[in-house]
Amino acid sequence: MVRLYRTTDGFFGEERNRFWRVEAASWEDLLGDADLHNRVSAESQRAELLESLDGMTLLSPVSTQEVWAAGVTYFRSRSARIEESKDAGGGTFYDRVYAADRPELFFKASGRRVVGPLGEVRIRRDARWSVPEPELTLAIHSSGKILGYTIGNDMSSRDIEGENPLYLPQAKVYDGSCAIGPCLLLESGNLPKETAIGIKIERNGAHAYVGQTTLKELKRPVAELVSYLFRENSFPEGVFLMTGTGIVPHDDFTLVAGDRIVITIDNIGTLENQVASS
Ligand code: DO4
Ligand code: MG
Repeated sequence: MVRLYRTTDGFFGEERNRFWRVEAASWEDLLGDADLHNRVSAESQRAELLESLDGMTLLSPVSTQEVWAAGVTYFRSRSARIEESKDAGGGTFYDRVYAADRPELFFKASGRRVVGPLGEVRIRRDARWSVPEPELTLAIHSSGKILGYTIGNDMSSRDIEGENPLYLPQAKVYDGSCAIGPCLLLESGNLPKETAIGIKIERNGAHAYVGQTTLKELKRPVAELVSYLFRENSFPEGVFLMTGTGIVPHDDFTLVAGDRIVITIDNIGTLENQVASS
């Protein structure tokens, strides 16, 4: 399995814990290559192999690309949203979108808003109930081909979203609301259904929340999400698509400043971020 990292020192391929430099004019040059997997693999034959990326700072794999997100793609997400919006009459919308042909898709972040590995994510100052949403995230070529997979955190304000579904953009899109990393797993086919997605939230040295799901629970094929995203939208520099969350903490859980959010997806790695103090 070949992974691609974007760092402050350039771009690096990795397979079985051996790293090599990948020459490219820019990240857009790489994401503009529909044959990215072969290009990165081929470089490993020419370049010096390194044992680690120690001393380098990992950057998010998102540069100028837009980030979009799918919602209510897991039964757990459907049920949690019906519950949080029952006083606002939002319950039927979530049930209907879960069953409908057309998925929920929304704009999540421009590239400049994306937080990278070990960066600080934020909770809104006007929210009382905030959660991370750990999501398998697709890196997609301008042609619609999936170039690879990464990890996303769709930070969300549940009280704002639950008050009225029309507040979704405010609950979802704000400074520090989107973290993506640590690398791209360069695979164009489907990941195995057994692929595990896990989250740990650490507070004062203890686990404040631990959750897990697998891709078996993802209701829609990722290709279906991509095909709806590309209907009437073009992405000349590629695009990232979060595929929805299957893990929602119990209703009395909210994030607080200083929480460490650690999200792991099999064969991709770990995305770790801290909640900022304001
Ligand atoms: O409909 C609200 C957002 C859903 C979402 O972000 C998710 O299911 O992951
Ligand atoms: Mg989400």
